[in-house]
Amino acid sequence: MADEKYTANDIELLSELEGVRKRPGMYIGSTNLNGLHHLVWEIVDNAVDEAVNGFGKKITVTLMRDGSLTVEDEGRGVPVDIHKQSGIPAVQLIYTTLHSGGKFNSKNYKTSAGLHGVGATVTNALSEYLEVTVYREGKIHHIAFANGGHLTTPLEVLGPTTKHGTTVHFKPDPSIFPNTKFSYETISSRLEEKSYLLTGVHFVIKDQISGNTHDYYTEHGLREYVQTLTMDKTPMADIIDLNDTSNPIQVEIAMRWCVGDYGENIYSYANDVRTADGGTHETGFKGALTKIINDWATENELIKPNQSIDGSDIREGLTAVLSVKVPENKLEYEGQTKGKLGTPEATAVVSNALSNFMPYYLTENKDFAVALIKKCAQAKEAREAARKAREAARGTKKKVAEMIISDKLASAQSKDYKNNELFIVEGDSAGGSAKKGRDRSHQAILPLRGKPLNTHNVSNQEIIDNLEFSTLIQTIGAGFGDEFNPDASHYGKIIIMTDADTDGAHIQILLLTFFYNYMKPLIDRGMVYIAQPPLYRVFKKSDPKKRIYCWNDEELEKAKQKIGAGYGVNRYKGLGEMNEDELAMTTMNKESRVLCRVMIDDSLVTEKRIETLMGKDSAPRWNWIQENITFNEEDEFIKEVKN
Ligand code: TSJ
Repeated sequence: MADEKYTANDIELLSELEGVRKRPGMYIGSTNLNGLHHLVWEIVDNAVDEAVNGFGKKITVTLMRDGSLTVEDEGRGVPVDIHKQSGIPAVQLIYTTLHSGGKFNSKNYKTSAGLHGVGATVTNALSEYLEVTVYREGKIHHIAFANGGHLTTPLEVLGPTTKHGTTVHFKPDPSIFPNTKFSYETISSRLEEKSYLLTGVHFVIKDQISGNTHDYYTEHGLREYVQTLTMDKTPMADIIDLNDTSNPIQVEIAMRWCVGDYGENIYSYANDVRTADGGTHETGFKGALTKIINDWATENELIKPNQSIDGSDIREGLTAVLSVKVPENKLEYEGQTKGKLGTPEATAVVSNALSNFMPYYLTENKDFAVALIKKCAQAKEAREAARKAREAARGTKKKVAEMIISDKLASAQSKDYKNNELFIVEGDSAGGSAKKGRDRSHQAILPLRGKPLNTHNVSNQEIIDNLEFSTLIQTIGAGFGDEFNPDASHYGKIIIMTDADTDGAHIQILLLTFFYNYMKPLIDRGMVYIAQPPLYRVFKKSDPKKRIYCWNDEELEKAKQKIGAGYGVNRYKGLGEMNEDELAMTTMNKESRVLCRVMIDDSLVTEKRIETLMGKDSAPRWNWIQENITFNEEDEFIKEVKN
């Protein structure tokens, strides 16, 4: 009887693992680098949970020499006893059944960031191998799986120990992931983030190949987080922070305003997981902040009773981290991913926490409060001036703007905006070929002359004053910044088309910086693309019409073999070397082109990278380019398309 039951269970477990392998996207979002790192987060989050509950003060992630990865904690060790209902050791169930996490969990706050909280099983199912070593109750326990979660070494005791903790060692399955190389930068950044949310725990990363290592550790949590985030900025005053644990939903906030910063930088978390799309806690924070500042300004007669400052003007230049801990039974998310907190009670709890604290703070720090309100009023004035300038551009100056557009833009004939494509093309000559080669019914061409403005940390006015970007904004026709409305975009796809050289890469980065800072919804909706012109043309010498276009060296080798003896190779250095038909066929035509969609995998890494690439300090930019872009002597580049 027991045997039969075991068998039935076993089959069910295997089919669950197979389900994950068949549709990895459902569990980890995708099988690109973002999905690959999901495998790591699933494991790390379990170790973090253990530390959140007070067990273990150190979590170590090691990128191993052979491309595998180890996560190690100093907690109690995963339970190894036999699970009564199934007759299988608990540790085995954790790695082979979906949704098994909760059964072994009795804690208050679940912090797992997994898309569906399915935990370690997903990592196991998508790994070439995964082994677990548990140090618990004086013994070293070991269990191992391979080829998508099949048990290869049943649970065994290896010997005695005085340690306690859990070590998981795994290697992602290359038949699932096109690229199995973990990124030190991505993992390091995530561990750093965790260290701010969980004080007193060491988060150590080690890379066996490069020898890089770092120990992230904080004692003052969110304060240190805001300190780091504002490191390169000019703060108005010290960091303001509060911690309210008087409710079942606990609130922690740290924030500061910086001068010369026009952005709004709010990082919100629910149970230590970033809520990139905000949610009820963020709504409470923003609403309370607006009310507190307006009330205080009115009471102190800094603004007239019938005037008020908009929330967005108050938040200009603000860097804030908001973290709430929601008991598991109240934890709700909105939408498909865990990006937006839905717990209704969080709004009032956060709002009250801020309202109980901040008015007193302002009164006690009156000089700061007065300066802050002055800054808000200036933001309001600047915004109104910018709006007037925009209206002027739409009104009297409209003719000038139209001239710029009509001069440069070759527009599409169709008014079916969703289907229309805007090609932003490097250089007038390629722009000319593109205009001739395009499908004019739905493809529009905007040639760019020279390098666009670096839009990192510039004011809205500078954007409006910039000819290239004001043309681009008017071409897209959907506003920019806070007022950008992606539904109004005149194009369903915005395609950046540059030469495949360093200048082209630079132009891509400058344009993407603009889109990220001023039209981010376009990127979020997957509407921004980079065209991929071919790098080679292989032709038959005796019959040059017979040609094969290649996008990489592998294709080049295959093409040479296919054409056979008497082949010739052209290497394209720029778009200009293709005639209009070739450009259309290889790079623009829907049927035959290769497009690369720009996606944001991890916005913290992205923001850091933009600061690295576009910030004032050139040393980090130089280092990044040296590490991440491989140049050969001909100045072509091989680029890994990440964020
Ligand atoms: F993701 C994972 F499952 F693979 C994993 C889990 C990976 C790593 C690196 C660590 C862990 C993990 C799990 N560390 N610590 C724990 N703790 C428990 O699972 C645990 C231990 C004891 C008890 C208990 O009630 O005695 C309960 C639990 C949930």
